[in-house]
Amino acid sequence: MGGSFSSRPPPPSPLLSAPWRRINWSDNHSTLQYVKAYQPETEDQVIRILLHGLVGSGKSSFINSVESVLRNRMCIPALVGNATQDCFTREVNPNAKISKDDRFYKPTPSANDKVHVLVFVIDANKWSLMNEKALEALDDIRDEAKLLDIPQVAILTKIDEVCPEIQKDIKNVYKSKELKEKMEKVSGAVGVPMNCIFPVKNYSKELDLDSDTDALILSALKPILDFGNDHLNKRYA
Ligand SMILES: Nc1nc2c(ncn2[C@@H]2O[C@H](COP(=O)(O)OP(=O)(O)O)[C@@H](O)[C@H]2O)c(=O)[nH]1
Ligand SMILES: [Mg+2]
Repeated sequence: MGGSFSSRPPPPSPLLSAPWRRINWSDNHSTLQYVKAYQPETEDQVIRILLHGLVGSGKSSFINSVESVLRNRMCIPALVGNATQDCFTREVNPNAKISKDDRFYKPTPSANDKVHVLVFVIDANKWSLMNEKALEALDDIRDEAKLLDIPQVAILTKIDEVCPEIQKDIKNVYKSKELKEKMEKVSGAVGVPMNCIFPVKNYSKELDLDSDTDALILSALKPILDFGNDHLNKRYA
């Protein structure tokens, strides 16, 4: 038998050799305690977090996932859509601002009534399919937030569908080259810095909680609370 072996180099790995962001996978306890123990500085304060994003991006699922992690059991307080039905969470419509006659309209909102952190929920896999019109509508919301100095965070959902390596093991999240590239593109396109973008896998089909999934959800929830709290107390930079 003869023949020569090809000297073609092996294909590059889809994973980086080391994660580019640290997550404490083995110990959720301290972050869980931190977010559970969070109390606004004064009793009358409430952090208002506004989630916005396209229908099907995973807003309801994120709310449910957070609730599930905090209660240590699967919860479905917000109705989740599926491929055929849509929209149970409402989106802010910048073209239909709250009217003065609306019973929720407050002519002089206090600091407590305002939004303290804006969370842009983005489906990691549909990002490139978002059309210009949809992006423009979301731009309006974000521009308004910028004017009001409201901190902005982006949550990249459905990372389990981004690449087989993450599907196999969610701990590959910060090693996946593909996801990092997606995050960089999102950051550039929506103007949210990388350190304010958090990839998550929401609970969607499973029956039991998983500590790695929890860890990632908590790693997104903690800064959302911190930024909201800073804004509520005007301590942001
Ligand atoms: N695989 C996967 N599916 C998700 C994830 N987040 C949401 N989904 C699914 O995406 C669909 C839309 O989610 P939903 O939360 O209703 O989106 P909303 O319209 O933004 O509230 C539902 O079928 C969810 O089960 C995720 O992280 N991974
Ligand atoms: Mg919804």
